[in-house]
Amino acid sequence: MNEPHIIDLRSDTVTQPTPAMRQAMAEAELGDDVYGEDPTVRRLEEMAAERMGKEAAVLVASGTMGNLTSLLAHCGRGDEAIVGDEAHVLHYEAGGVPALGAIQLRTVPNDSHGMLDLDALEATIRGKNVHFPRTAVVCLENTHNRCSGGVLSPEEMAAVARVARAHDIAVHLDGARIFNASIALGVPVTALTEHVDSVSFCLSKGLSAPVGSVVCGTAEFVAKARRARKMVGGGMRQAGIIAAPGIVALETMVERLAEDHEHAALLANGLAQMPGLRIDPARVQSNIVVVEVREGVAFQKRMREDGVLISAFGPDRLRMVTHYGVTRADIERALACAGRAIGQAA
Ligand code: TLP
Repeated sequence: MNEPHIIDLRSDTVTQPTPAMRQAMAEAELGDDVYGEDPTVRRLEEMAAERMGKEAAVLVASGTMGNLTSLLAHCGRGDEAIVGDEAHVLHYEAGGVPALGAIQLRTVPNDSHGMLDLDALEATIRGKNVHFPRTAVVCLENTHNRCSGGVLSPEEMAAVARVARAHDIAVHLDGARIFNASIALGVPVTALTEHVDSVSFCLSKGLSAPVGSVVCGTAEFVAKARRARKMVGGGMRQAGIIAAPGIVALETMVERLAEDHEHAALLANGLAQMPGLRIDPARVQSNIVVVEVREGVAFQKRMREDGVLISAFGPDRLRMVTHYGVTRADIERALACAGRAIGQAA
């Protein structure tokens, strides 16, 4: 009998390109994108700008490069960027923003679904004083990775933007999974991006393209981000090879994210029944399931031995992410494995 396949719930970054994406890569019309001559990249950038309701866009290698180039464009050396204390840019981007941009990251608390505390935000923005760094930008993340894939509503995003505008500072959105937020809320993505000056979104997570993110904003901002991209070595030549599957992703992979959300809800509800696991299924709004379990490392190891890969935010905080290629049957099997793994711990 065949061995059961591995179910990989570590991240939606593990998704494989669809057959249509592979074909689009093979057939893409190419040029030198540093000269602005790759027609496929230009098409993707135009599509992305239009989808996000922004003037212009630039393709970058990764979500990390999207946030880095955006912050380099918004800030000068010694400026300050305000981020949530659970932000991806703070925890998982190798300290690139302060290291490479001489930009100081200052935190305000994130609540359980990733919203920033507005009073803390207001209090954290610097006044004009020769001693102080200049607050240049506040960053949002939607959906919010470390906050269980929490979704910020258009009203919440508008509330943050109001505070920022009152102090004349920009708003950047780490929208790595912004389409998940739009699908979860049932609102157009522009209802979320209209409140921000810049947005970086990923093609290579739930949308399943192999590589790439896109940074969008005004033409002036994108010109700065493009220069920053060159500076950090991200000027890519025949990048249409990457852009072509990105176009397929935008055209065909957005609506299906709803399925990932259903699977995540099913997983969360199942895990919530198991003694020894702590999770509030009501907090699972998109495709990320975060669960607390004592002896998390041992639990993760037992799951792995049973053919289910999961990731960890800490020794007792585990994460499971649903994505393209993970079926309802896989979720049922993952739940059965979780039941066995927790049973062994008890
Ligand atoms: N997140 C990855 C890991 O880095 C944790 C994951 O597996 O979820 N913003 C957000 C909100 C992200 O979740 C990620 C990737 C990024 C930016 C960075 O994207 P990449 O990995 O393309 O640099």
